[in-house]
Amino acid sequence: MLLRAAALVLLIAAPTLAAPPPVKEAWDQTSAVASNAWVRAAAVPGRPAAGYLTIKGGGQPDTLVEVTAPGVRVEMHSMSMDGGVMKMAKLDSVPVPAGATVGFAPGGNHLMIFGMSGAPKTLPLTLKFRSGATLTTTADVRAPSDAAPANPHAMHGQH
Ligand SMILES: [Cu+2]
Repeated sequence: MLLRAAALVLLIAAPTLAAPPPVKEAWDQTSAVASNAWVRAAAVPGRPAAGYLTIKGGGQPDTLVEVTAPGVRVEMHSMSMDGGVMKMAKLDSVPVPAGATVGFAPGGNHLMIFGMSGAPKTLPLTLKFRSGATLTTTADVRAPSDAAPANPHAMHGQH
């Protein structure tokens, strides 16, 4: 504060003094971005729906700790093959490295959405990060039989 005041005085005292070039922002504040969110409704009523999206990390590494949507319960799940058996596990957090693309896609990490009733066309998602940052995005809800949407970030192994 004192320094700033001193600089201001200096500026007033010497108006012809060239201002120093702005210091390049050392702290990259670019925030993460969510895109391509969609939900595949459950084929069997009462079963959870699956949600997918792409997250592009911001300027600083962060960790996704929670996804919420109104009126439903959302869990983050991993999916892996174990001896020919597909296994899902609940994830408490998902790292989002700076600038990295983190996908929730069929066959891999996904959102499990419990208690979705009716046939909504869209589902608003809120992503909460450990830094305190939040992101909102709207997922298109697709019928169980619908094909996955064309996705520029399509994952390998998606058939
Ligand atoms: Cu799951």
